[in-house]
Amino acid sequence: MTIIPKSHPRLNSLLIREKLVNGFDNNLVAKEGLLAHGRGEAFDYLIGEKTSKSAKEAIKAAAFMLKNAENSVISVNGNFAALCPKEIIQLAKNTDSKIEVNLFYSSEKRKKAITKILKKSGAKEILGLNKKSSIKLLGIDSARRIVDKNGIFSADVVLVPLEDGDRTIALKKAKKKIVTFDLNPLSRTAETADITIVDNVTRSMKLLVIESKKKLKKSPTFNNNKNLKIAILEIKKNLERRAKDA
Ligand code: PTJ
Repeated sequence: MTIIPKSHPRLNSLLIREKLVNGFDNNLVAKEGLLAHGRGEAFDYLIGEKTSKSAKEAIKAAAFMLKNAENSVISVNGNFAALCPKEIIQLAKNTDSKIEVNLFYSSEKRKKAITKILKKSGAKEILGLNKKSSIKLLGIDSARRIVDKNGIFSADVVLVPLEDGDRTIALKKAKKKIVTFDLNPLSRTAETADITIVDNVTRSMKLLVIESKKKLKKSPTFNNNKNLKIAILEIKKNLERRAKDA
């Protein structure tokens, strides 16, 4: 383990990186997951490593959508499991959502490691492990097409964090509502989802757990395209401010 000085100006970012590297060493995270994280880090730097106003709006809308779903499912991949195992369980409880492991770079070894950390964090039932209840979702070439009949396949709302665009498009074609976390507001996933939270999942999952405890009667007004435009403008403003200070 690397010793990170507590006074380091980018301590949080280094601690998150450490979680990913440990996750890789413990078979949770795919090699490609480390690359995906690097891409995320670059965008996090651009958004100023803090939760923006537009992300807070998206979090409110996501909490409402998950809580009011008939059959919501939280899809878990390696990066998500390594970064926020406790929050996944808390969110599932608060929103009465199922948890399903669904991997792009699928292997039994990784599924086992991910299940272990979710169980250690309090998960009771985890879908995506039983071949008998699996079924293929149309329009996806990767291992992600194998989903659980009682989970993603029959869900009306699916939370898909740190996602590849193809699956989001396929899930939308299957008439599901999609909530995602993506630090890149320009990604296909960000543009295809119904609600995109442009923030680091480590910050926004904590806020989503808090938000999902509240009793909201009315759906917040939310338009994903408009909100993404605001997220891009927030990055622009942040960069202009930095350029002025330079
Ligand atoms: O665990 P597996 O096998 O299912 O594989 C998962 C990865 C992440 C490797 C796979 O889904 C993948 O290749 O994803 P992409 O296409 O690289 O997309 C990941 C997106 O998540 C990128 O747009 C990143 O900017 C974004 N991202 C990375 N880290 C974070 C993030 N968004 C929010 N929070 C982060 N910490």
